[in-house]
Amino acid sequence: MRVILPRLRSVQTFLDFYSQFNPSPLSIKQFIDFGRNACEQKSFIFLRKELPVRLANIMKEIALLPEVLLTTNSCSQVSQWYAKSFEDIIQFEKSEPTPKILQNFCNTLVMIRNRHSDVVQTMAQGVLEMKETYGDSVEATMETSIQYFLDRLYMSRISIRMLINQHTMLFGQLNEDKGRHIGCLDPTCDISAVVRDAYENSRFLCDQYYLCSPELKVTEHNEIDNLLPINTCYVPSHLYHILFELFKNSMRAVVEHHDHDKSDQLPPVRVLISRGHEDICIKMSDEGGGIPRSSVDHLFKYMYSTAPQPSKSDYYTVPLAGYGYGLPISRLYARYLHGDLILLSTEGFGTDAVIYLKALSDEANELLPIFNKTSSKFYKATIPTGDWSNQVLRHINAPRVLRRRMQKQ
Ligand code: P4A
Repeated sequence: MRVILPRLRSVQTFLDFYSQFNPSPLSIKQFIDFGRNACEQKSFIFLRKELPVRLANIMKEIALLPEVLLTTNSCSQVSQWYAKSFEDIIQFEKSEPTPKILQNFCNTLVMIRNRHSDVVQTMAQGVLEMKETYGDSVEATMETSIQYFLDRLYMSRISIRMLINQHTMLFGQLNEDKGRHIGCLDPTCDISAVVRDAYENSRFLCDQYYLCSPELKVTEHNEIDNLLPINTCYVPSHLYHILFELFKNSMRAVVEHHDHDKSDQLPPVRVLISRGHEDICIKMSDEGGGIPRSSVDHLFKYMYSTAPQPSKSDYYTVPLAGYGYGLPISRLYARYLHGDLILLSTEGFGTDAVIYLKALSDEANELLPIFNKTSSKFYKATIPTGDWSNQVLRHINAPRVLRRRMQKQ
């Protein structure tokens, strides 16, 4: 202990120091400008401060998690990964940017990216462990803080991976010609091409499982300059991730809602891409029967979507089931650059999903969680007292938490 303690104490000091800074959000335009005049030293000097700041901000929030989640094995594993990566990067705090150090830094980033590749799965495991141990006594407030936390953890993770990817793709050894791409950004990302790509891969899974799949109909509308196909500066892999998730949902709903014997009559999935002054909208409409309005919000909840992972063999037989976190994470990808993802369902008929992207690359700033007094208050929040006359008689048999809330009123 005598050997370890001073080291731990100094990491804690660094953590306190770096968590005082707010993360600096970059715009797509800054990513592009920086990528075009790529200077490895500059990038190194920016990242050796910015990465510890982003890591420290989220690590402070991990520490405030409800104990029931924090003390699970999975959660402490994730927490240790963050601590290790934080330590790895602050080693470079005072280094001169020599070629050897720069090379070393690149390798460290790649190692960190690999270390954190299973964060989402491991946290899902942690939520399961918590559910198994505490079952129904996981209170509504706790569910709210876990939703709040996971959104912030995964958003922070998306942003950190973006920074790491840009640096390693621009300066790493595998610096092959990426054509027009700047790191993982495509300055003229053809949206309909990404739509078709995501459709084809989802259709492959759908055909494999259901032996049929709906057609795709794409329409584009460019109000601004009439140029088609509509393109924009974006991270194609993020857009692909969102669209693939939405196609899987739509296809599953359409096929399960219609008669299997008349598979040639499946209604198509329609995608409308529209460019306006402020937004680029991508609307996906299906006739899969829709879901009740009361269920729509649940599709974005981590706690609600966390069911035991399908086993490896199940995963291949139920390919459209996904991981369950598909929609909440897709919405984070959209929100990361100040876009959004919304679902509108018409129960009995079908579902519309709309992806909003910022049309202007200098408005597409990173949206980053900041650790401060407001965010820490959130974790100490008490059960909000309802001041509308809903949820009364329906909850005669409600869980303890709701009964308690009713008594207070
Ligand atoms: N109807 N509509 C949708 C679903 C159903 C739907 C659905 C039964 C529910 C859960 C699910 C997949 C599909 C849709 C498009 C969407 C989302 C839901 O983007 O047609 O798996 C989680």
